[in-house]
Amino acid sequence: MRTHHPRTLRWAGHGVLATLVGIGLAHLTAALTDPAASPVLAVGSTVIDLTPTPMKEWAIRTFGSADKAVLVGSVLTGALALAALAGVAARRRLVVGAGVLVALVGVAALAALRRPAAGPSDLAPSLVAAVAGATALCLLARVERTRRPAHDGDARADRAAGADRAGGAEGGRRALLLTVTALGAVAALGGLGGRLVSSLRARPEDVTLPPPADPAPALPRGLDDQVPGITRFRTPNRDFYRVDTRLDVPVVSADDWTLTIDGDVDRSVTLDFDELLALPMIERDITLTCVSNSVGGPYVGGARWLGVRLADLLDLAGIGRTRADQLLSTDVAGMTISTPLRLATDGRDALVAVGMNGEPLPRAHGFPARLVVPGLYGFIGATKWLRRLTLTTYAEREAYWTERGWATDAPIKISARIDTPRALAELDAGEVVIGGIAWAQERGGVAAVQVRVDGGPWVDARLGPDGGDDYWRQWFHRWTAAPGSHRIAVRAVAGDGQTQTADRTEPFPDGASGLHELLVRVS
Ligand SMILES: Nc1nc2c(c(=O)[nH]1)N[C@H]1C(S)=C(S)[C@@H](COP(=O)(O)O)O[C@H]1N2
Ligand SMILES: [Mo]
Repeated sequence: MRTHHPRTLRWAGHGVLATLVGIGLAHLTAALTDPAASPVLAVGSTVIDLTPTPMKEWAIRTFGSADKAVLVGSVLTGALALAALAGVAARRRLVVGAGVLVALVGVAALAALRRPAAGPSDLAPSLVAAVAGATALCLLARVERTRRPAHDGDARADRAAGADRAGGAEGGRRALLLTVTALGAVAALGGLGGRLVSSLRARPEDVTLPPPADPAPALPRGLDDQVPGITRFRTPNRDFYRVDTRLDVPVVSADDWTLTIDGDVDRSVTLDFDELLALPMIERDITLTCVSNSVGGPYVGGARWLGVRLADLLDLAGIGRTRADQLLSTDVAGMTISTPLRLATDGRDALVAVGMNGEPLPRAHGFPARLVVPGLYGFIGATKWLRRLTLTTYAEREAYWTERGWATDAPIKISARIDTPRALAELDAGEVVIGGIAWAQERGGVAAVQVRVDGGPWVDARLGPDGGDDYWRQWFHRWTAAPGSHRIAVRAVAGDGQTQTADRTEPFPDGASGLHELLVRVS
């Protein structure tokens, strides 16, 4: 492609290539130490932490579960744009270009260091990025200068190049091509090598879980086979929604892991994984829900959890005399989540879970141990990669989302979702099965689900089998659809008598409310 400034463009390319070399090798270094310290991830995490809540909510709404990919892509694009500028600057003054690159890396280093559990070793990827990036840029600049010395007004280079001017142009082009190819390979190998090392390290660990002393009853067969398009009664682990502030998945070894219970307790207690597994295990079916889920949204899942009763663990530390009102949990990276102590200890089946659907927790869902508190949104009760439980007060300590204005007391709101038909579906007139799920944890479960078509009367739907009050419930309703456009709405009624409200609220600060409603066309 011909442009007016081919040389400027080429130098911009050099800046980008040098930066990719730095990022690639830094990614590999981070994979060998702490993957989260990789420059792009560290900057991305900082952006997540510093983004104002409304904007974060907008991003989740707009990009859904792709929000993290969008974020990493944006950070990378921003970095490469600056890298292109660095390249252009390097054409006139190499130090300026290299300086911009090093400044860019400085931002990544600061981002890596400001993470709660960061240590000095987290600087390693940034150092590697700075050295590798600057070296690559110098190499490219050297090849450029020997190739076109006259334009840079460098007398010495001029003389040196003068000798082989005749055959030099061809040789110079080849040298440049060779350098670019070699550096491209280094960048790609670094990046891919980093991915490979990370994924090898993130392989599931082989742990054997004990059987529950207090098992859950057999989960009834759901409506999965009867109602096409309905949410499965049990969510397979690989399909379970994932919501957290992490761009990578923390890799924790069960052998190195401990859980400490401290703060305003009679005695601090620290357990290792085997000691935790030696305690009596309970098994419960619990539906987890995210506060960021909009009405009808996807951030909800039902699983069978195996773990130790939170109450048993707190008893080990002794909380009879505590003045704490907050159970502050800290994850392995220093991220904090608050849970109202009153709710965590009111007799509900709160547990420190090690198993999910008959397997050890997947890494994405908190291996080796996480908190699960039925009836509370995940952001105040489902700490993954749990490391510490501290009895404290809201006045004394603020957790991650408390600092960002989210509620500290956020029971899951009653909600029903229509899975089938989909919004704006084109249906054939006649019998249509409307179906979905509903949940009302710690409110006596789902007592009824009602469907309304075109603003008519609320009609009871048929309920699927009961998986317990903390578990969701499938439902369906046979509807005889006449041609035309129709509006379908659903609402749930909880066992405690409360009916899902039609008043709409956004997820911030304590969960979305309103009815799931959709339009279909029948012909
Ligand atoms: N350590 C840690 N735990 C966390 C989070 C997090 O960002 N970090 N996110 C919470 C939120 S907001 C939710 S909804 C649940 C989601 O759990 P899941 O990803 O296993 O579905 O985890 C909770 N636990
Ligand atoms: Mo959440």
